[in-house]
This record gives sequence, structure tokens and C-alpha cells, in this order.
Amino acid sequence: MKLKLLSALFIAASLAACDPAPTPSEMGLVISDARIQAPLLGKSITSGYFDITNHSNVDDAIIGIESPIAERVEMHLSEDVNGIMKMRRQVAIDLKAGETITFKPGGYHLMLFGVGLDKDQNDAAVTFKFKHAPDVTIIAEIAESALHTGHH
Ligand SMILES: [Cu+2]
Repeated sequence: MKLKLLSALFIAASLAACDPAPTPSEMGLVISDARIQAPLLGKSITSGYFDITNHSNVDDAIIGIESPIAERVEMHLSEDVNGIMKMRRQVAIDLKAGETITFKPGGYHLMLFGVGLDKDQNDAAVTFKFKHAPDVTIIAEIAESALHTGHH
């Protein structure tokens, strides 16, 4: 019964929209455990990590990330190329329906450039842009740079 109602609503929403793009559910894209390393003293570049799950039934992709604390945020993938860790910028990262991707040291991660934090600032907004789903803004914790991975 509930499922029928949901699909009826989904069809109604699809018909109402002129855009033929799929309409992910409100729960669609969920980001958790987001944290940004505090830049090392005198540095303005740092990295960020989080988990993201696509709870919708639509294959989607992360196509951009922004934060008011950074001039620019890029998505990178660290890869072991013949024993040497290399990072490659990712313009978009596919996130299939039901899939979870963990951004972590040594794998996918965020690189933030031109970072400016207020003194004692311990969190920051981060906005995720998707191919289909509407933007999602979350609050990321600023983690102590003592835990810095030596990434840069
Ligand atoms: Cu990187």
C-alpha cells in the first residue's frame, strides 16, 4: 500500500516536472563522518574525508564540492602506481543507486585550496553538487592537523 502510494507520488512528480531527469527521493544522498584536516601552520592546502551513500534508486554522480572556507575544492584519487602514490583529480565520481563511497587517506579524498579558518573554528559548511540530486550542504568537523596524513 505504502509502496503503491510512493510510486504514485513519484509518477505524479515526474509528470509535473518538465525536466525528464529522474527525481531522487528526499533521503537520496547522505553524507556522514565529514571532517577536514586543519591546515598545517603556514599552509593553506588541506584534505577532507567523509562517507557518502546514495539511498535513492537513481544512479548519480558527485560533480562538484564547495566550501566557504576554501577558494577551491577538488576531488582526488590516490593511486599506487608502481609503488609511488600519485593523486589524480576527479571531475566527477559516479555513485550508483545503493552505493556507499568512503573518502579516506590513500583513496578518494578532497583537496581544499586557499583555506582560511577563523581562530578556534571547529567546523565548516561543505556543499555537494550532484548530476541529478539537489545540492546537499553538511557541516564538517575541523580535525587537528596532528593527525595529518603527510599527504602533502
Ligand atoms: Cu589530493
